[in-house]
Amino acid sequence: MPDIAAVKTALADQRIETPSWGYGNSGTRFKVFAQAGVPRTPYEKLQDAAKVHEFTGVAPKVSLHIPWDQVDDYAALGAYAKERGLELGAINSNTFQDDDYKLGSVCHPDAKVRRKAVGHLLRCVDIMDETGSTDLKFWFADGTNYPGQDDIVARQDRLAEALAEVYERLGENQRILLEYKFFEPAFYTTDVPDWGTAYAHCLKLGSKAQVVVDTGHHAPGTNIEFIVALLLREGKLGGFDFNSRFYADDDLMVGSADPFQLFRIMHEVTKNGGLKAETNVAFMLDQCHNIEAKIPAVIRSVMNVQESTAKALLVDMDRLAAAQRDGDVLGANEALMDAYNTDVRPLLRELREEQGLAPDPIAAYRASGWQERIVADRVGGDQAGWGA
Ligand code: PSV
Ligand code: MN
Repeated sequence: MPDIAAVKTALADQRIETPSWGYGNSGTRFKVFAQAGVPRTPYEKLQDAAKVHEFTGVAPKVSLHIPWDQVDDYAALGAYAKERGLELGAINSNTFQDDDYKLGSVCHPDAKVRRKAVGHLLRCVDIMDETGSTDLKFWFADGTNYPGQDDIVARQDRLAEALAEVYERLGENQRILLEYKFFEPAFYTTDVPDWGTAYAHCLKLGSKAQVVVDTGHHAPGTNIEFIVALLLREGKLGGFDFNSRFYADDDLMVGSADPFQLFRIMHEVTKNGGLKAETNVAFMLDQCHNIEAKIPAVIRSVMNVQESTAKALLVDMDRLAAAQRDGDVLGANEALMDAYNTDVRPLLRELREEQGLAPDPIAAYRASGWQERIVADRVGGDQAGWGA
């Protein structure tokens, strides 16, 4: 049987990084619904992130997206974060919103555009030096829409060249996290469509390049936990962009569409050493809250990751291993399902109380008056939104 004290320690030690863009307005290509009280600046995004950390106790890191979170003084932004008990987390590059990038960024056929894109990526490393961030997350929207539009292999060569240049620039404690996505915005070929492509590039680059698994970036039916297990085995799982999907890259709250899938992923993580500090897996959210209240949605997402982790930690590994050894198919499956079907909410409430936190973070947030305060205070100015 799992040792409950050890389970609690692992849960208390887990860190879940929240995305600055999750606090801003977002929507679909059809409509962005603005919400009252949404941050106008990266500083205000950090204020909201601090509330998530205050009530959950496990979310001190905030990912930034450049240039959405561009500021004049990143050291000052870092200091502002620190005053609120936060740290600046992964720096996400953005080479997908300029007109120049119509045919791609680092894979573009024109060397001038590639240079501009690499210049941005290098600038992101400068920003990491200023913020103390260790993770540089790349998602490339590069690809083609039509057969024959460009040379598939030449595009891979351009990608490799760009990645190598940035890799060379990394500091000792900095790493590249390379994200893949099977389609969108390109529809015929995508230059980093799957874990295999990301892995091949990371392997060539070296130990400071690892793969990021965005849970929304797979074809329906893909066995994501297999990918996670394999990458962990190879020492190439850098982290997660957690979210949830029904159809495509829906960016819904993690664990909402398929909590069982999240459990299966977390089982592979816990079983294969992914929670250990030295494995350095970044548990990041990459979500947009289009129709739901944003701060409680981020809190809910953090809690969903915690609940899946708790269930995964409750798997009786001795019982599971014995059943697997004996070829007891039903027994092994039952060992896993018993953990999944455990209601872990009382355990997490107890843990929070032991840590001096309110047992129900969402209720505590609602009672805090923060939402009313930001709605009253954040009037005027331009609300931050996806792309701003
Ligand atoms: C792309 O769909 C993605 O998952 C990448 O991580 C981006 O940086 C992020 O979404 C921003 O919305
Ligand atoms: Mn992502």
